[in-house]
Amino acid sequence: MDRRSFNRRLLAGSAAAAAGVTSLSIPSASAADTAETAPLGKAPAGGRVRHLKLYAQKLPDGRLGYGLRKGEPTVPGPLIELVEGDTLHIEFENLLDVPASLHPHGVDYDIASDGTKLNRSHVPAGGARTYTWRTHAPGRREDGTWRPGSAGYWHYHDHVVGTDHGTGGIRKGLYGPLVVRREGDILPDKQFTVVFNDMTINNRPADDPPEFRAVIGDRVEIVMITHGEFYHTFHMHGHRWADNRTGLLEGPDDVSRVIDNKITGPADSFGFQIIAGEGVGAGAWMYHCHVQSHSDMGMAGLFLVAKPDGTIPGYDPHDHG
Ligand SMILES: [Cu+2]
Repeated sequence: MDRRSFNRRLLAGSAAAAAGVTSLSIPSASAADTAETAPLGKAPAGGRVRHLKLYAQKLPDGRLGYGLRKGEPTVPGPLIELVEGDTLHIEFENLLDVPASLHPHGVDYDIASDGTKLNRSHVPAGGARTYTWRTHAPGRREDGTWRPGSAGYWHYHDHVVGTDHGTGGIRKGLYGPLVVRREGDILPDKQFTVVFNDMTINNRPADDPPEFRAVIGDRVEIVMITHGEFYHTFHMHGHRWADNRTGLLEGPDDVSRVIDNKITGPADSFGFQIIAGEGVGAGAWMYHCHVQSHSDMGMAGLFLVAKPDGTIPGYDPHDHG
């Protein structure tokens, strides 16, 4: 496989993941090797059994985060990627001084891996527990109906801290992205996670929102998650995607609606791939919540698409407003 190699980005084997980096960054295409000419990386067959250590920890500023290593929690937590058919055992250690847990969306798990207080699958302060997530490919049930596969843009979060339902843990940052791919899915060059959590983006201050960087032609994947008390709309300037599982059209007859704005409420998640700057060029492209008062209060950031020489039209790194 080429630089888009799947395995190097997967789970704890990824250098970026091991370093606790939330938004993985793959070496970008050179000017002569754009998305139009580079071979497409594809998700391999699933069926592997994988292992991961995950810690819940407090950050120095009071936020709470998940991390792959002690002392390296991030908000959002690390990206976890699986392929349909994979099983993941997560050895979860709670380094907080209150009970915590890990609760996933989208994957299969026994009740012992639910991660909630009401069925006692949480972890006391200082304790540990192994949670197991399974995934499956789509297929026909014995009754003839179609069973969907696990593939999708999902997420995980605490379900315990603060209240019986984990409201305080989510509010302070205990959440992260979970991507389950289908064999053959096209792999991105770069991935970014955007979490609208109450009135913040990724629990960042309004005057310092996350900035995401790509080079024109990069295949960029956005994982978008919402938490908290409000509904939002996710809008991206200059780029559009298909409102389906992958964000990509299957071909000329695919009737999926093409959009550049999507309403999203608490615990919703979706994802899509775009080609950075396709048809519009490099630039400091905005992404933001389109509920106007929300964007006015700071729910807006930049998707920085650089030219091959590194310049970004419209971008002043010292200007935050
Ligand atoms: Cu909003």
